Amino acid sequence: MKIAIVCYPTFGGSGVMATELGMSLVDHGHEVHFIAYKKPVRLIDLNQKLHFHKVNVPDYPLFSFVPYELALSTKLVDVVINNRIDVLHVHYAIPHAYAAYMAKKMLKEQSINIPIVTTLHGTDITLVGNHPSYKTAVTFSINKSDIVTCVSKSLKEDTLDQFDIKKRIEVIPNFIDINKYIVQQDLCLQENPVQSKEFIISHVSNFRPVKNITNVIKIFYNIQKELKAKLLMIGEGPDKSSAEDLCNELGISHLVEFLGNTNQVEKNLCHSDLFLLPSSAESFGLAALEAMASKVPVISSNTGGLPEININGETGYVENFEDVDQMSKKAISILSDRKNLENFKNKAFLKAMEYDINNIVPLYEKTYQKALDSIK
Ligand code: GMT
Repeated sequence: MKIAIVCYPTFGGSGVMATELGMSLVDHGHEVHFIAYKKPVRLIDLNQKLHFHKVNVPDYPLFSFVPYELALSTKLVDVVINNRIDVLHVHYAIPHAYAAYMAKKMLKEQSINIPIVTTLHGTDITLVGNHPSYKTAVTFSINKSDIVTCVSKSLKEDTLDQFDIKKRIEVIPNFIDINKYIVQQDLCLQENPVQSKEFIISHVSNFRPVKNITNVIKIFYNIQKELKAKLLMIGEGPDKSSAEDLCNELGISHLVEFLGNTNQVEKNLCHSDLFLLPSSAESFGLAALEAMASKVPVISSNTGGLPEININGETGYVENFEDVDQMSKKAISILSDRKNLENFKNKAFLKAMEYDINNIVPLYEKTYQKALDSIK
């Protein structure tokens, strides 16, 4: 099959998932064409089966805002025609599903019928998409997609609650390549065979307000009062400097390392003992799944799709996103007993195995086939 994938090229979960999916589809024998305004960060080694097409958005003095949807839909039409694409898969509804619908209509004028698969990721529904400025267009473009998928049961419920959706929504969860994590575990053990005396706590995100990273710092502050520990903060984003300020205020800067963005999160996670994700909203929580695949238990909020992957009392704990005290207590309880910690680590890894790439990518292949059948 020839599949065109539209995504955000940044470190956000939707772009990361789209890229991993595309690269895996190539391994399964498909031809994949990525379309975005810059090369997706996780996209490596383009080849005859794996292509990238950049959307150019020319500016003009009249424009206060460049018309990205226009440039994207034009690019979609070109890529579909020039490469005889079979299926168009757009990740994140805004504005991708809308641009895809316009492209579909333009292609129809040329007697080309292309199915659109739209995957909803979270903030396109829960934070941005339901704003009155966008809602009508988002509802329309979801309903006009041939197939709609979303990444968790919780996101499906939110979408049906908040929008007037006529389409069936299928849940296809996010995934990880468990083998990559197993290989990395072995490398980490070779590098560092002795168990460290201090606990390593981690957090990975885009440091946006929804990630609630001041609570990550507050929870860590409580942990380090009881146990020898250090905190790794991985990522970049708008709340980074306020988190750094809070570390200074609390006098724990020497225990917190801000590592910036990384393409190889598994390398940082493999030495970790605990992962913190107290987000106020999280449709899936890919970062939590990546931690679990690295054998790291998770203390997270109980919002959105997080309780679907982080099983309370088994792979970690889930609490209200504002409840710093409970999260701190649960973190300390996991870490205080090495045997208990091992138990949580093993269960986190076993749960992550359910989301292995080999279980999930075939679900997308079936979805593409269904999309093709639906337009016959
Ligand atoms: O986490 C973000 O803010 C980025 C955002 C995105 O669309 O890139 O993430 C959303 O999609 C991820 C991949 O499906 C999910 O793992 C995240 O939970 C979801 N983020 C939120 O719902 C806040």
